[in-house]
Formats: sequence, C-alpha cells, structure tokens
Amino acid sequence: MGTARHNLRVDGARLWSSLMETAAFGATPAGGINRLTLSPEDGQVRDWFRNACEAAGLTVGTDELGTQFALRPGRDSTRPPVATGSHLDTQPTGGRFDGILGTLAGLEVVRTLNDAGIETEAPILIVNWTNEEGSRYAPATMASAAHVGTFTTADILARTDVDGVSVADALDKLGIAATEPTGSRTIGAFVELHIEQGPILEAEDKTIGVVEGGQGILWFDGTITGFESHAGTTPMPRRRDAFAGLAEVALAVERIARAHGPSAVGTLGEAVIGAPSRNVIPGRVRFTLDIRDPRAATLDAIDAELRAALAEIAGRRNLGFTLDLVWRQEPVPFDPGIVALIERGADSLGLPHRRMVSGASHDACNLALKVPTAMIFVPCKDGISHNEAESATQFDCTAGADLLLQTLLTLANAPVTPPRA
Ligand code: HGY
Ligand code: MN
Ligand code: MN
Repeated sequence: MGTARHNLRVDGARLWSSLMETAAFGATPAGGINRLTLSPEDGQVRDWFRNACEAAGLTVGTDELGTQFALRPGRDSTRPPVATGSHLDTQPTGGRFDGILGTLAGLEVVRTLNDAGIETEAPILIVNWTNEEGSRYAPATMASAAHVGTFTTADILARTDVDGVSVADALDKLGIAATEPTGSRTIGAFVELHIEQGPILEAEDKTIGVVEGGQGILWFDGTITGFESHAGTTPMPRRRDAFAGLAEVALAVERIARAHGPSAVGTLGEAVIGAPSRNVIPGRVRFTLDIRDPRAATLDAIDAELRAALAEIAGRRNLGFTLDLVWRQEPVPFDPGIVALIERGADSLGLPHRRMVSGASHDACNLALKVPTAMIFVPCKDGISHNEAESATQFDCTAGADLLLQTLLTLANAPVTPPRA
C-alpha cells in the first residue's frame, strides 16, 4: 500500500469537544462514566452518535444486536468499506476514553474529509459495537464476535444480566430495532484507535502504539459450596467456610499468574456470597476469573493449574466447587500489511511509536479473524483504565486520530486487493 497523505489533519479541538460532551452520558461524581451496555445512558450516547453521524451525511444501520454502522459512500460503491470505530459502553467504573475515543475519532475522520471535500474510492464505515466491555453481559466483545460468526445471534440475544434481563429485552426496552441481520454488513478492513489501557507508551514517551495483535483470554464462572452455620457457636475446626476457601482461590490465581509471568495475568474480579449475613458462616459463593497471556499453551497450563489448586483447597476444607470456562479468545495476530502501514504513517507524521501486543481485548480481535485488521494505541495517564481516573491528552487523542485518518485514507484509496485466501 502507498504512503499516507501528509497534509490533512483532523480538528483536534472538535474531537475533544465531542469526547467531553458525550462524557455527560453516565457521568459519575468522581469524573468517570458508568454507561453499561444497553442501559438508559448507553441509549442516550447511541442517539447522540446516530444524530452526529447523520448530520455528517452518513447513513446509519443497526443489526440485531444493536451494533450501529454509519456509512460514508465512496466513489466505487462496489468496494467493501474500510471500517473503523470501537464501542460506546463502559465499565461501571469507566473512564472518558475507553472505546469512545475510537468511535468518535472515526466520526472526526469523516467530518475532516467532509470539510476538505474529499471523496474516497472505497466507502468509509464507522462502527459502534454493542457490549464490548462484557461487564453486564458475558462475554466481552460479544457483538463483534457474533458479527464474525463465533456466536449465533440467538445465543447472544438470550444472554442475561444479574437481574435476569436478556440482551433481547434490553434492546427492546431502549427501542433499538434492527435494520439488518447480524453479520450481513460487509467490511473490507478494520482499523481501531484505542487508549493503551496500560503503562508502556507513557513510560517510554511514545505517542503511538502500533498494535500487532491481541493476547489470549480465558473467562471462568465458578462456585464454592460449604455449609451455612452459626458464627458464634461453630468451632473453627468444624467450619466449611465457602468464602475462606475463595480467599485461598484468589491467592492461588495470583500465585499461578505470577509463576507464568511476566506476560500472564489473572484476576478474580467478582465474588458474591449467597445470602450474606454478618453472623452466618458463608455457605455459598459465586466468583469469576479473567486469565490472559499472549501464548495459547500458557493459557492451557494455567487452566489445568487452576483446577488442581481448586481441587486441593476444596478437598482440604471439605468444600464443593465448580469452575466453568465460559469464554476463550485465542491470541490473535493483526494484519502485517496494515501494521506496517500504521508504522509508516506514524513515521511520516513524526510521531514516536513502538510495536506492541494488546493486553486488553478489543472488537478488532474478533474482526481480525475475518478481515485485515489492526489497531492504533495512544497513551493514557499512568496506564490507568477501567477506573474513573482514566485520562488522556488532547494532543495524544488528536495524534491518534491523525494517524487513523492517514491509515483509512490510504486503505480506502489503495488499488483493490483480492480478498485474503
Ligand atoms: O476486558 C477487556 O480487555 C476490554 O477492555 N473489555
Ligand atoms: Mn475498550
Ligand atoms: Mn474496557
């Protein structure tokens, strides 16, 4: 692919203003965002996004899982669109950049092309993927996974949250009606801009992360069963304390992940005591695990070691347990040609950069299974994300959007390349 056009730049102030304006949807007193997927707040930001896209001359479609596709026509409507975008949902303690930066940077690219009166050969598509976060409904990135066929639409529509509300009901409640079947939207290539959500770029004083792929992920749902009994009358040796068992599991997760370090990470992110009471020994707990590593073989090893640790803890404490693998995402490489294009674009823009693998999962990790895909990272302060203190600078967001603009322009005007074998 040719080199990027160097003279076009986004309007960084306009991008920043859109980021700050949309931060109002789900804003928390601590300055973060709580905008769970398909919540009323998500509905508000989706309406804002659709109105802004339509005001920029895009036509917006919605698939059966609520994913929004905003299309800017190209000169050659027979070419598959070059796509960008990300997500608009957040974690409960989310920040103002995770996901929405990539989605609004796509809008800023279109606004810049409109201002410059530039028409691309291939169409440009901006996507807001439903439920990237996986917090309200598991798994994460479920809509882009369904788009590429990893899950059926029916399976995802039936997923329920902790209150038993299904994805289908949540879509209904927001009045989100499909205009196209899931997976029917053609995409020729996908480039996603995102904050790094880790400390590397900032520590190395780099503006751009040239992302070569995503690491592998295991998500487990687990239970531990002991025996409820009186907190005052049950001698310590006679207890079957489910939560004390879970405490040992949490330490085992940390030990096992460290043993496979430095790349492996392990988190026990949710723990719920069934029928909690100050003066009852916990008899039932539910928990979830998130395990990641760039190596598939390491994920297998950690899976086996976790099960062995659980069996030992439960055996010694006379507890029952279950551990179900509910999601496995294989490590995924991004398209070397687009990765190299991003790297050349960063050089041509004079942006310090480095190659890296994404620690977080992204919708791009699913798209990469089907179409040429890559990602651009920009730093976030102290590497903090999934935290209300998440922060990025206007300069870095603008630099990332400029590189996204150059990359999309090059891809959309490149000679038509045959589909990957
Ligand atoms: O969990 C993840 O990696 C993503 O940020 N949802
Ligand atoms: Mn994200
Ligand atoms: Mn996230």
